[in-house]
Amino acid sequence: MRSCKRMAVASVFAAGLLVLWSCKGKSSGQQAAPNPPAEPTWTATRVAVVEKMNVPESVVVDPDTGMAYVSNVEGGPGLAWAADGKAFISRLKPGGELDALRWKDSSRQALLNAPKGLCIFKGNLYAADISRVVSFPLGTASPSKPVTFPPGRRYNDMAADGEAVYVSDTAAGKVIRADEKGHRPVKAPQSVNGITFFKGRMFGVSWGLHEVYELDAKGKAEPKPFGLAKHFSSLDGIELLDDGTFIVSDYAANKVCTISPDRKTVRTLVKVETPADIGLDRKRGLLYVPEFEHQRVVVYKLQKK
Ligand SMILES: [Ca+2]
Ligand SMILES: [Ca+2]
Repeated sequence: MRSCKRMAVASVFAAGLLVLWSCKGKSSGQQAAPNPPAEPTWTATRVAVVEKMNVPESVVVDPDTGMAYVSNVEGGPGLAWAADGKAFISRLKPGGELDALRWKDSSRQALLNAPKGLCIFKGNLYAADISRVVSFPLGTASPSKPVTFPPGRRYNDMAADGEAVYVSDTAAGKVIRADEKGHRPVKAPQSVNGITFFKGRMFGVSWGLHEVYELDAKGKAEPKPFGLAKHFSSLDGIELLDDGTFIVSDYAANKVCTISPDRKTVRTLVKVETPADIGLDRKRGLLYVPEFEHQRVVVYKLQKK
């Protein structure tokens, strides 16, 4: 018994030494390298909520005035593509205060059914309205004669590159480019939704393939996928920040994400319900997010930190 006890005491003592030795070994070893400073990332802070919207789909900001335009489909579930003669476009003051709820309302003379993507080109606001593209002068002294598009199947988003206007046709899986001289198709992925331009390059997202692509505005090359489909559910809008960061809205996953300029890293920027086609106010660093199924537009301040 006694010897057993002595042995037990000795082994506890030895174990204690071992612990002391191993602790010492750790503290006297090489210092761990300090973590490199984290790369600054984009953050979004909610600064305004615009209520009274009615199925808002898209926001575009006029860079000359800071006024924001919102397309409102106006119609309950199942009427997103209905030619019901009910729809309107709202105008917001810079920062998001409601200026005119029905800045343009559907009328017999100027029918609106279910307007979605918006863009501004040479003094006119363009809206994709199911099979048509309609336009409204923005009030500048001399808006140019609007460009015209052939009938489409399900026109969705719009973009302009300074020379021409583009509309995506989600049902046809193509984009149409139109200028004063005429129109022609641009190769696009199946169920193409949001489209945008950045420094002369064209990008788009596919709703059904949940992938991001670089497109060839000249219409020749096949769309180049980013290889990020596993991150997304149903992509709607796409914009680029001045540093080349992509912002995409994932409608079904209730989130707006950033994609790093090298097209590799996806981060959730904000969780937000049913985000449709987002708009950017570059001058004020604002992101407008229409919540399609929640009758409001949420405005965020973007900051890199
Ligand atoms: Ca409608
Ligand atoms: Ca859209």
